[in-house]
Amino acid sequence: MRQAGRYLPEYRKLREDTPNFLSFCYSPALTVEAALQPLRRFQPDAAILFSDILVIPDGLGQSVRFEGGVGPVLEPIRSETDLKQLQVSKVLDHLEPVFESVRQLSAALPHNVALIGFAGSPWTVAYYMVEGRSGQDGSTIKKWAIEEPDGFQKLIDILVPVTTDYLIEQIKNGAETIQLFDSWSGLLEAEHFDRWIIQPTREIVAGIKQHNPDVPVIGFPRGAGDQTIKYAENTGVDGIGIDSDISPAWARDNLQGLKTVQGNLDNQILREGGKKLEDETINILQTLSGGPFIFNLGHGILPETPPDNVIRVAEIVRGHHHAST
Ligand code: 1CP
Repeated sequence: MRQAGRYLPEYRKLREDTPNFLSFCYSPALTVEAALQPLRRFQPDAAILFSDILVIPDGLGQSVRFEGGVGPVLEPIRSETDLKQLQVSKVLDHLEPVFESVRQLSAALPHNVALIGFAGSPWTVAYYMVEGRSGQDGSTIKKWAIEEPDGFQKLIDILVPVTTDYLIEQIKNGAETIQLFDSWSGLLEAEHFDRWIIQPTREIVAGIKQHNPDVPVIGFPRGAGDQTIKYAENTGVDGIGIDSDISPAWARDNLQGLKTVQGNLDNQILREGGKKLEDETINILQTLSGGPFIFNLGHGILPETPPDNVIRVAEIVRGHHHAST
């Protein structure tokens, strides 16, 4: 989960020469280097492609830029008329540099390091497309989805096949596992969660599996709370990523019988370090290692995190693994 990024001095240095973040994402030499940087320091078991979930709206022709200190800024899409501006047929051509990054990264990785490809879920990508920037309460997208579901469905119906094709193409080029980030799934409840989170995710997973039955898909419905259970039961994912609001014991009791659980060290605790970090890492390992489990964070690494804290966690996780096998 965001193992590359601004907490690494070597990444900040690499980014200095390419201030435009999307240009960086479309430069395979740079993305491969950014993806390899954390591997050199921590030797994790998997590497994640360096890209961003917002290359999809960019590829659809929506205006997307990244502003320092603000994050992504998009020209919002808020009506069926706005949808007509999106150019569905050109997306995969536009994203060819991402596939080239996957090819080069796949060739550069040692055989025992898995390559994770990824995309945002339709709901989470739509959140940025409709709200226009991060940190919004989601009232604009929720109003559209709940009050005019037939119109909003058209946006989701654009994103589902595009995202499916995008992920299948990543697999063709060397991705071995797929992760679907649903960072804003916590905005919806009950039947809205079923329609806008579970249903589109199920369609994407089925589309991937039709051609690639053996490629595992990990879903990350951040903020979904108790609804994580029905997500795990009904989307077809193989793994379920949990955020740090979910207790490891709850995940063991409610999710591990259904799917492989991935998570969920708190990124604030990772930043703080010290004994609390060691205790929490051990607690997660002891609670979840009895079943199918992938150690990970509950959300992306914060830019202020000392890399030495990540090294400490990696040592504890590997020590625990060797002690229990
Ligand atoms: O200046 C910089 O270098 C930008 C920081 C940054 C980075 C390193 C952004 C901007 N994106 C990324 C890369 C990224 N994003 C990866 C590559 C893998 C890696 O870092 O190892 C991945 C998997 C993502 C996924 C992503 N982007 C998500 C889903 C996961 C999550 O964090 O919830 C989301 C929501 C985004 C959007 C995004 N990209 C960047 C920012 C600042 C944001 C907004 C985040 C927000 O809304 O809080």
